[in-house]
Amino acid sequence: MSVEVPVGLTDLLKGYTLEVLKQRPADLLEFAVQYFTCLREQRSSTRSCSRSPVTRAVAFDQDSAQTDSGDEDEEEDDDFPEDFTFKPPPPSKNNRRVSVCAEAYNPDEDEDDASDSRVVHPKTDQQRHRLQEACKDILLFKTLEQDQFNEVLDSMFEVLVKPQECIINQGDDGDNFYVIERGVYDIVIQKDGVSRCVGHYDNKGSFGELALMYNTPRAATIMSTQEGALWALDRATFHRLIVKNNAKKRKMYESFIESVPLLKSLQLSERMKIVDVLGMKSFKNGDQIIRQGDEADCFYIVESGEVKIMMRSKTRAGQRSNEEVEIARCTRGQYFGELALVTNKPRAASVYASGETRCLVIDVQAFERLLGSCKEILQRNISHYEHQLVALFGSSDDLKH
Ligand code: 1OR
Ligand code: 1OR
Repeated sequence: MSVEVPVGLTDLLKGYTLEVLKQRPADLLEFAVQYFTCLREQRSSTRSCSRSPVTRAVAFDQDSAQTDSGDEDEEEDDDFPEDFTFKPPPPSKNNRRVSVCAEAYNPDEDEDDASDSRVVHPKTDQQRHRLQEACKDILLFKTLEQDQFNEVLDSMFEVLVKPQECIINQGDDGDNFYVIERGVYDIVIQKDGVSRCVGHYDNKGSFGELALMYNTPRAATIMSTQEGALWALDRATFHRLIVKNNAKKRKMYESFIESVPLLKSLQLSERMKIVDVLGMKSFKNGDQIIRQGDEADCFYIVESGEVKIMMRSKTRAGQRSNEEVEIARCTRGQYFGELALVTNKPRAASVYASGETRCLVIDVQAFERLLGSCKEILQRNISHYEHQLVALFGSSDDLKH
């Protein structure tokens, strides 16, 4: 016996199911009433009014409906308004979603401020310890007050990952921000129909902040290459704590960032995007900031104080000598740690704080994404190193690729 599926039913149920998966309401029936009421209201009004923004989930649904059923879609669209946007009911406590738009986020307009929107995911002592370890070097958390940081930790939940799992899909709406506890994750970007792996995260770091900060679709696909573990922070908490804090950060660092010679060629909005993702680290006199030979994962700008750059040269036999020679100093507004990122080689020298020092820190992915247009200046300065190196040690092998 064959049963005919009424036209429009599949889309209707798919749309509802997607919203349930995204918003995870506590009461499915109540949510269904709100969803379908909203859909009915919008269907009657959209027949006479212009297009409103389309949620990406619904847009995706329509794409697949088009592939599945070809010309019949037009008939189906009659029942499922093409431009339907589901406005979620007033603040649910968990995982509340906002509709997607490309404009920059304005924290002054944020309604996620209600202190009762706090989400706590209970953890064992052992989980809390692992979470704290994973988060201790996350740059986005570095400028939070202690109680805000504790709130972030309370809100995070563990996500176990299988090999070849797609954690984030380019083009999707942003749901969570992720901190890596373990595992290797490829960063894949699709452009002009071609997918390219542009980098990876190796057992540390974080991803998924861009869609949440700027209300944009996911800018890349993040795929696990092995079994791993992540800690996720939901969108609402990310907004309430991290994005709010970014507004403060912009005010704090705006004038300093504008005075950094390297960044002069960037537009103001590009400089502000750097501020959004940077972290601040303080060092005491003598602290080692970079160790020669280590793998590189970030870039530094001195905000206050001074750093000493020291190098172990190679002996005639090609061995590294143990003695370090001071080769340069950097003060306010100057940068270091770019060389390994640009040449893709280990750190060429060690860097120590000379007195109390504060540095702004940018991770390698943000460096690639935001400082691309400064690469020419960086390269030019690197070629100066080469000349100095030859003068100092008689060889520039350390800069060879
Ligand atoms: P998202 O919320 O957009 C995908 O979801 C995440 O991938 C993104 O946040 C970043 O956290 C992360 N360009 C864009 N996003 C990137 C990149 C990247 N790398 C990591 N993500 N680029 C690669 C830099 C190595 C720039 C390529 C031109
Ligand atoms: P990095 O990522 O290799 C160490 O980590 C940093 O020290 C390096 O990036 C540069 O920012 C800095 N002259 C001035 N600064 C240097 C030099 C240098 N080498 C490394 N850094 N050199 C000229 C010496 C007379 C040596 C070039 C190898």
